[in-house]
Amino acid sequence: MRLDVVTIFPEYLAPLNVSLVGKAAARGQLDVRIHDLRGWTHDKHNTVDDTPYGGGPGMVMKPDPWGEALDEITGSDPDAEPVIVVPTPSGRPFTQELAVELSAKPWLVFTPARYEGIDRRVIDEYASRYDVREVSIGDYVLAGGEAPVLVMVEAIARLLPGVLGNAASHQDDSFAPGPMANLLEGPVYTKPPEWRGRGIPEVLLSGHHGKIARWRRDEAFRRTTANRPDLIETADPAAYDKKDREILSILGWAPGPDGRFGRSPEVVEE
Ligand code: 6GU
Repeated sequence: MRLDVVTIFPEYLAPLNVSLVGKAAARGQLDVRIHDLRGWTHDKHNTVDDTPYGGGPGMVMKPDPWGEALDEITGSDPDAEPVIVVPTPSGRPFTQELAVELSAKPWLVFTPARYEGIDRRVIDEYASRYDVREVSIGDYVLAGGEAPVLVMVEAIARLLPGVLGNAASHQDDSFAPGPMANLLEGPVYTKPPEWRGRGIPEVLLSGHHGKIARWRRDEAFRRTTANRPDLIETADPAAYDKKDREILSILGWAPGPDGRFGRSPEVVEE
C-alpha cells in the first residue's frame, strides 16, 4: 500500500517510522511518503493560509498550494487511483469498518490541515476526480489533522496481510465484524499466577476451552454494558444466544418491545 501525507508539519508524522507501521514500511509492505505543503508555495513567506471570506475568526488554508501538491502527487502514478482522506472534525466517523475498507485500497493520500480547514473548492475539485473521504476520529476538536492521520494509519496498517505477527490477532478485536462484533474485549492476564496477592480467574487455568470462551464472552458483556451501553442497545439481538441473554439478565438488561436490549429500569447500579 502506498501512503502519501501532505502537511505543514512533516516532523509531526515522524512516528510513522516507528513500531508496527515503521516495520511494515521497512519490510516494503507500506510505501510512506511525507510531503511538506510549503514546497508548493511560491512567495518568500511560504504562505499557506489567509483570512476567511465572510469574516470570522481563524485562518483558512489557501487552495493553490493544495492544488499544486495534490496534482503532482495524484498524478505521479498514471496507472493508479488514490483514495483521498481529508481529516476534519466535520467528517464522517472513522470506524473499524472504514479502516477495513481503506486497508483494501492500494493508495491513500492524507491531507491533514491546520487552521480552520482547507478552502472548500479543493475538496470539491478532487471529489470530482477521485474518491474523497472527509473523516473525523471522534467528537472533540484537535488543532490539526496530523494526530488523526497517525491514528488512522495505525488502524489501517495493522489490518494489512502480514503486518501483525498473528493473522488471528484482529479476528476478535472490539468492533471487528463476527461473533464479537459490538462487544468490548474483556480483561487479560499473564504470568505470574499471583501478583501482590491477586490471583487469576480460576477458569483461565482450567484448560477447558469452551468454558474459557464463555467466560471471556461474559466478561465482554460486563465491560460493554458498563462502558458502552449504546453498543448493546443498538445491537441486533439475533446475535445473542441463550447464555448471552442469561448474563445480560444478571447484569440487569432485558429485551424491550422491539427485542433490542436495554437496562431494566428497576436495576439501580452502585
Ligand atoms: Cl480528523 N481533525 C481535527 N482537527 N480535529 C478532530 C478530528 C480531525 N477528528 C476529531 N477531532
